[in-house]
Amino acid sequence: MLQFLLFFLILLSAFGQNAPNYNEPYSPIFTDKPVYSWTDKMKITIISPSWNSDRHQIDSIGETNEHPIKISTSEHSLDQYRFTETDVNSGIFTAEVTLTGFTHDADGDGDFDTTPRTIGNGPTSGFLEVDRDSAITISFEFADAVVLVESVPVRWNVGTINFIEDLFFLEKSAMVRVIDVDMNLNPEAIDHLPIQFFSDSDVAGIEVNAIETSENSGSFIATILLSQNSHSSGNRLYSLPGDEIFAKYDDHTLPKPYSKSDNLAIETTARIDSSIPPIERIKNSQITFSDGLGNVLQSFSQNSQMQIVGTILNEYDFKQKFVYMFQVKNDKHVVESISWIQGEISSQQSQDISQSWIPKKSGIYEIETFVWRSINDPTALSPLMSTLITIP
Ligand SMILES: [Ca+2]
Ligand SMILES: [Ca+2]
Ligand SMILES: [Ca+2]
Ligand SMILES: [Ca+2]
Repeated sequence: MLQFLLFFLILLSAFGQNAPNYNEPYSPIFTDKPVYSWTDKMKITIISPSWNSDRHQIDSIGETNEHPIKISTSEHSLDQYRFTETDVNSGIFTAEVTLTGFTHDADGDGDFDTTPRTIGNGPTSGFLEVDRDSAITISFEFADAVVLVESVPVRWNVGTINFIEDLFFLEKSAMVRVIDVDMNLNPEAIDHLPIQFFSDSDVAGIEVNAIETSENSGSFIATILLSQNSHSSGNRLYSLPGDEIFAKYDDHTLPKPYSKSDNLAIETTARIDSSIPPIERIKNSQITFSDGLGNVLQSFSQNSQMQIVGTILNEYDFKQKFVYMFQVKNDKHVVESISWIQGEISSQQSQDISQSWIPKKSGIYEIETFVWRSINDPTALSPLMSTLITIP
């Protein structure tokens, strides 16, 4: 940029003030973005040292009939728009124009969200109506019959949505970010847009207003609270450990090849877990032994069937899936038997789990029991329990 500026200044001084070269492909009009959305604010800079008429005063250009600056689309136009010098002796002139879009319901609630208007004479007060695929042309009659022209396109964008984390914990908050610069409807004020949230446990879900992170960012944040104890309401979403949660934004401002009335649902997901550490989620008690009728065994004998009885307790307010494992090792630490039972335990419930076993030989056996989340997910939900028995 600086190199280009220097090049241009040299070029300009080489030609002097009254001999612009019609064949030079320079265009000293710059916009602060290469592409604009429909309600952006444009900042335009024109480098024109020859219009620095007074080295001790801020000069202005564009407002005269003889050397106008025109900012226009094919349908709307700001004529004779005034640019002012950035400093008394800079020779650089700037102005701002706020784009006002066209009549459209940008969030799908049935109401129009824009106030299209074309009015103002600069340097920062102007508004210009644009369509979705307009081109904005800035032209400056730099010298008599010498017109400098720059053109920039207007375009809508497909929004993006992302949870800030992949995993959130219950009873904590979850944050989602939507970036859609088309929803920066007012570059001077904080805008809002609606986001739907739902979970595996609440498919109806909630709608939450996302808030723009600053007046002109086009980036929106929404925060919800994840609760396993209370139903969904306001910005609180009911969900359970192991759920997926979803956030959805309906983009009603889509670029070609979509039509202006199309909308597209943009979604993201995250996983939900309890904030209680997995190993503390189920309480596993010492095993007991009983006969086939449920009576507690006082002694053991070879080749007679016994029941190994475990007890688990879910002290929490949410239902849990589990797999309970029994493992019997002989005195050489070789596993003689392994079995498991899958189930679900309601909140605040205790459950007995039993497995039959026939000791084939006398000896000392170690019986271990443990609780996993599932066969495929061997996350321990309680510490391993171990009991030694002697078969005479
Ligand atoms: Ca000046
Ligand atoms: Ca609307
Ligand atoms: Ca805004
Ligand atoms: Ca959009």
